[in-house]
Amino acid sequence: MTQNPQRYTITAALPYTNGPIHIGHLAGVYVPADIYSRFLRMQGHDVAFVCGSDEHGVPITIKAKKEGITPQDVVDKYNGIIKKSFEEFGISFDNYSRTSGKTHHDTASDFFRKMYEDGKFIEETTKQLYDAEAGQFLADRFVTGTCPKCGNEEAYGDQCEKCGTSLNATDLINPKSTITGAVPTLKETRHWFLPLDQYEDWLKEWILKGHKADWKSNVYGQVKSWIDDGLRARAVTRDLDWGIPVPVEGADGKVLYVWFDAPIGYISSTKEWAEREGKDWEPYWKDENTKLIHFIGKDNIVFHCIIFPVMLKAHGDYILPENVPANEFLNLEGNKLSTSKNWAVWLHEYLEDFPEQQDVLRYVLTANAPETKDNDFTWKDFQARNNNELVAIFGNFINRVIVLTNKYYNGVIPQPEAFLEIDEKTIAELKAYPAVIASSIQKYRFREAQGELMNLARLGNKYLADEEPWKVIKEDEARVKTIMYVALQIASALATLSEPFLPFTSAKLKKMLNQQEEISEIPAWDKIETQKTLLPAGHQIGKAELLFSKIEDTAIEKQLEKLQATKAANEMENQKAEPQKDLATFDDFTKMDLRVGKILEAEKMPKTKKLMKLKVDTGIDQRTIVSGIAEHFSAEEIIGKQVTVLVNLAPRALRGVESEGMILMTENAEGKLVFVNPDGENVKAGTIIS
Ligand code: B3M
Ligand code: ZN
Repeated sequence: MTQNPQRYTITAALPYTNGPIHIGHLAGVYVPADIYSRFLRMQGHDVAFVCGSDEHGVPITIKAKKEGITPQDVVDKYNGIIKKSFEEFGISFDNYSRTSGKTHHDTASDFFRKMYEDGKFIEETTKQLYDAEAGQFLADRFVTGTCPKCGNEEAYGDQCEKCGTSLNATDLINPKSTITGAVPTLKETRHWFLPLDQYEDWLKEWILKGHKADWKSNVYGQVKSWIDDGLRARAVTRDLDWGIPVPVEGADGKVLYVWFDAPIGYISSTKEWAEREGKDWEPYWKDENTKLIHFIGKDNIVFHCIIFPVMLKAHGDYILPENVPANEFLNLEGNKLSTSKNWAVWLHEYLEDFPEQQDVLRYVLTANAPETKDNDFTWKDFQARNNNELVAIFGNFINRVIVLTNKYYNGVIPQPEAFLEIDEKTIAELKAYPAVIASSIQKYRFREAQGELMNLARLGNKYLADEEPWKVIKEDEARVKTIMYVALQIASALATLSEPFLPFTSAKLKKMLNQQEEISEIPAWDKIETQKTLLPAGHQIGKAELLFSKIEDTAIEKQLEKLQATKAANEMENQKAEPQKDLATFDDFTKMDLRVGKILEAEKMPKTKKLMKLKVDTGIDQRTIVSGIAEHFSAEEIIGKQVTVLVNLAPRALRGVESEGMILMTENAEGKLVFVNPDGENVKAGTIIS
């Protein structure tokens, strides 16, 4: 109920603007944040749901270098793509900002300056990693090495993404420059440090005592272990040229550390929104009654639970997060999602293959959300959940209700007759759902919440299957009126309750039911429980439209082939050439008689797996060659092919057949044999290869 409207500031991690976004981002951060924000708005709460592009930091610089363009070009390009993807998937941000914008530069500079003036930083000259070849200090993603905590060999200079620990670049064992590959040297430089150690007691009090019960155990557990291990000062400035200039005297050539400026981006984004809406931004960040919630992936926990709160506390004017419901990671077909390896389902590509099926992806990602452990996205599961759940349960129920109402009553909801026990029971069950779903959402258990939504659709489906109005209509028209009336109430509740999860479907369904939800004191969500009827008798509904459609095997195979091609391309890229063999003299070489040959006949040898008996035209003669290719080719597909043959190899018997020569083969990235042939050219058999 909205008896207590509450102010919420909801943030979703600012994506790095060095590539498009994929299903992992959506599943881990943006869909849960969107479900939560939509739900709160439906409850009549005052919500600022903010996000924006994280446009500073080393990942952007690296991408720019790789593509030979400027960092600004990189962020302009990907900001556009990312923003569009969010819109297309119905992520209902109140504002989507950019950290390269003026509001943000000013906000972050002011934040730093106040902390500086209040003496919250330690200014110190220390030895930092330096790449002499590149003429550059190595911090963050410019350096990789072994994590001193978990042994991961690919930890970055500021964080190990495997165990989540935040690091100083000098902590890395065997550091290596990602710019030149060089082993770094040490060079003195001056920076400003945030003394996290001074906040240890405060963090213990605030998190370890204050949030043991309400924070997710994966989040709480990590934070506790870092605090228990002891915290150290962290540099919040860098020697780089891309970023927000350090706003104090004598800091030329230095910028704010990206993880110092990025979270302040939440504040800048709120400011932009408030200005546009004619509101005051300050209560959203400074009023103790506001609930601040950060939605993030697990690799961002340390920044949102320790470093940013310490910044907010040290600054002094701001509230602290109420909760940080971080998710674990989503994998794709058993492997870690990776932008650089192109192992991903990109959102903009998904919509090309599955147009207007945003809700299907939202649904599957929530059903399989990595809320408590890493989870796997597979295309087969995607297809099964669509076909067996959305189509067969939700869609089927709605379709029956709307088609039958149109057929029997020209789309006008009938006046029900007497309610039987089954009707009373079904209505009572229906009325319990809003509270059950709400309770799960409030606990950040979105997959459980969505599961309950589907249970409501199951209730509707079962009710119709049991009551069989299509049969009863022949003998008892009065009874069918009640059945259809009850089924329509369930359809109406589904239209309302699906809105946070499946916003496009909900809108379509409301249109089909001609269901207007006027703004009132009591939210539509709660009316399901409190109000006698949702859609009254006499209400005219519209015609049936397809809510979901079956996904065929061919569509899934296409996606799997795409991934297979990515895998092959990656393997090809990683394939290392074998070391060169011992030298051969020119005489050795000329001894080999290599010719172009043509396969005339082919036949798999009985009782062998690999061997194929070939008849080859060598230009000199037609001879038998036994080749170990039977697992890779069928006889039909190679007849007529031109191949390279070593014709003067001494004959030898293979399984009782004398083989007079050898066909030259190689292996492609997928491990399939391919012929070494004259590139499809028609060369006369017998031509010498030299
Ligand atoms: N851009 C990290 C990431 O994309 C970072 C989040 C910033 S949230 C303030 O994983
Ligand atoms: Zn580690």
